[in-house]
Amino acid sequence: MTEPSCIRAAAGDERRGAGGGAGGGRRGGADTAIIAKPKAKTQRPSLYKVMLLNDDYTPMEFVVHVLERIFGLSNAQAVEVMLTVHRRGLAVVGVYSFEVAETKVTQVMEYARRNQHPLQCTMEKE
Ligand code: TYC
Repeated sequence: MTEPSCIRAAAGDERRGAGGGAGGGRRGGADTAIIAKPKAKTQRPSLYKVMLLNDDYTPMEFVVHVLERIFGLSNAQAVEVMLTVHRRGLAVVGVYSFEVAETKVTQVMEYARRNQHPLQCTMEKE
């Protein structure tokens, strides 16, 4: 009852071999395995910024609608983000895992294309 089980994985009779030589010590003998405990390494998934780009043709109301419908923004938030894009050229709309970001970009591009607007949406690793 003196050694933790993680050190002595396979303990035979340690008195074998007249107490000396490779198989004889208290630890590390031929029938004793030393097992390194694996470090628990959990990594956070990378996050991606989804950005909306300005253009001269997409109607403001359409952009507001996209922000409400696809990104779940309130009307006030959507107007604010749309105006930021309009004035500064682009804005980060949200930050998501790769799969969610990719889906949002596809949804925006598809919806804009179907409505014949040149609205562009991209993603970038944070
Ligand atoms: N600049 C556009 C206009 O004046 C409006 C607009 C805003 C377009 C944001 C795209 O991502 C955009 N009609």
